[in-house]
Amino acid sequence: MDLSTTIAGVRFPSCFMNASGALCVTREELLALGRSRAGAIVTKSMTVEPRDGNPTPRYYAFPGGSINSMGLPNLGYRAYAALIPELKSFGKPVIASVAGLCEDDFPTIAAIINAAKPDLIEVNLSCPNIPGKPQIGYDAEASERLLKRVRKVITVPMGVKLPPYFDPAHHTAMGEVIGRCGVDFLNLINSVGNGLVVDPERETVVIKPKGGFGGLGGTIIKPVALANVRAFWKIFEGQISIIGTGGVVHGVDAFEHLLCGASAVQIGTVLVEEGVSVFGRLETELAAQLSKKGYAKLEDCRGKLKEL
Ligand code: HRO
Repeated sequence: MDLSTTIAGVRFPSCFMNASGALCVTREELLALGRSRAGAIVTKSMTVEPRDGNPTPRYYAFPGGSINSMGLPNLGYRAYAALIPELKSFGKPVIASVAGLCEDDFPTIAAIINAAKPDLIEVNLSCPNIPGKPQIGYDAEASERLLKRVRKVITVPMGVKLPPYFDPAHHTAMGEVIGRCGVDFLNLINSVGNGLVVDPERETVVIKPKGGFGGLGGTIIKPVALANVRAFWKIFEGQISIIGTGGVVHGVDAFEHLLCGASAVQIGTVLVEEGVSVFGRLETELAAQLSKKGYAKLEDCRGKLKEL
């Protein structure tokens, strides 16, 4: 079955791709995504200077999901800018994820990365793991200021990676910001920030940074991810492409994201756990689910969630 999709006018050969952060920091990891069945190559969120990230252990998987406090380990934007032509040779879209440690970093990085011509740029407003730096996406004014600055220097489709919101008032407020900033696509959601996983046997936290607090991913966050996809799908009446991220472990999870309004889905925790072979498995499972439900292609079910 054809599982290709379109985000902000760009065609993706498959609707499954890595979530930024999962196996996409180094050149080797990015090339492995290029050779895999992933429908795109998404880079790790980049900062101005290369970073080692937070002290280890900083990632921990458990039966329901994962917790991470990686702390933006990345090669620095110059290295990713240099890699983009090679990544583009795989014939699938390259999404550059732009972050920063302060507001001024974002336009600096965006301008140079844009010149390297990735197919799309994703602006990460939602890293929960830099000690002392709140998630920008929880500050509507700061988000608007930043998005207007990066929009001026980005000429490829521009998306925003948002943190999860837990109240319709926050969906509305960010929806208004997004509507004023020329955003072409949304990626919903980043990890559920500042969770705490406890090992009762050792009576300890499971990751070192920030006293054990970190971003949650995997199955446990799926309802939060679906709610955010659905809320923004409704706000924009299906007119802004949405990438659904959060809790996609099986094909059926992807189907649920599509029903809520996603056009593609990204894979974090289960990609780290299974490796790049996960993409083939998910394609097989989603194709089986679509056939079983009588859908011939993705668009036929997108946003079609029924209410009671
Ligand atoms: O590197 C990280 O700690 C990290 C980032 Cl940037 C992000 O956006 N989301 C996340 O869960 N971890």
